[in-house]
Amino acid sequence: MSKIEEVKAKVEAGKSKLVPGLVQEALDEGSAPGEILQAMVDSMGVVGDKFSSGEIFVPEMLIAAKAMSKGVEVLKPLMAGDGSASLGTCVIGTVAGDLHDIGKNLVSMMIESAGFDMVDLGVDVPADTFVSAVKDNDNVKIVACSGLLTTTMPALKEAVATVKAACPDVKVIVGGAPVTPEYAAEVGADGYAPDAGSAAVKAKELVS
Ligand code: B1M
Repeated sequence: MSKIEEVKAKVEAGKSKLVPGLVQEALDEGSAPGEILQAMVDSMGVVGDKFSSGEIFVPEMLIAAKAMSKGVEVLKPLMAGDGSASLGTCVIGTVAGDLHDIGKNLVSMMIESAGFDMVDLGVDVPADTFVSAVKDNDNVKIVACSGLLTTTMPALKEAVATVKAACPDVKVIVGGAPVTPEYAAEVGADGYAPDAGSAAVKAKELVS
């Protein structure tokens, strides 16, 4: 089994203590950070499928998520930006009622590496909290809202509407597995991105 396959297997099995070391070993063997990250994202897909089929339950999903987060910590410094001039501040969070943060954290990492200062509000963020963060921080150009559940799509819509009404100059980007470009347009978002890399590209595009 290659190191990357081992990373994938151990993330799926939720082995938080082993994953960081294996990620480092995969890097030492010459694997690219993006390749290792993709393997871990794929693991979460497998975990989601096992959950859907009733093979595993919420606790197993949770420990797999923790294992992936530990692996991402090792990669984060390698994916950081070059420290050049800031493009502005980006406020990011997962919308109210939604506790999923891995995708949001990856999006945050990629937008930061594109040159933004990040204010991460975490998960379960009410619409008004996005607005307060825009007002409490300097030079906020982008609000990025993540949503992973079909049941929290109304919260995504409310977040966009609340931010756009209170802060018309700020651009809002939305994304997350159930979000489509059509839904993003329908709720009045300025941008949609299917993944973390394209969220960074979209953020740059919106401020240029
Ligand atoms: Co949950 N969960 N979960 N879960 N979970 C999903 C999302 C699910 C698809 C699993 C399944 O059934 N197959 C399903 C949602 C079904 C639906 O709504 N259609 C689901 C469910 C049902 C639930 C609960 C309701 C289960 C329950 O309690 N019965 C519950 C809800 C809790 C809540 O939020 N209120 C729940 C709980 C959890 C855990 C807490 C156990 C854990 C999350 C821990 C954590 O995040 N710290 C968890 C996990 C781990 C998952 C899966 C397995 C993995 C999610 C993940 O991290 N993926 C997930 C199944 C799956 O994704 N296949 C599942 C990896 C991550 C990199 O991808 O988050 O999609 P993702 O992010 C991508 C893109 O979506 C995009 O870029 C990212 C990277 O490229 N993106 C953006 C994300 N945000 C973006 C924002 C942008 C742009 C792009 O712009 C701003």
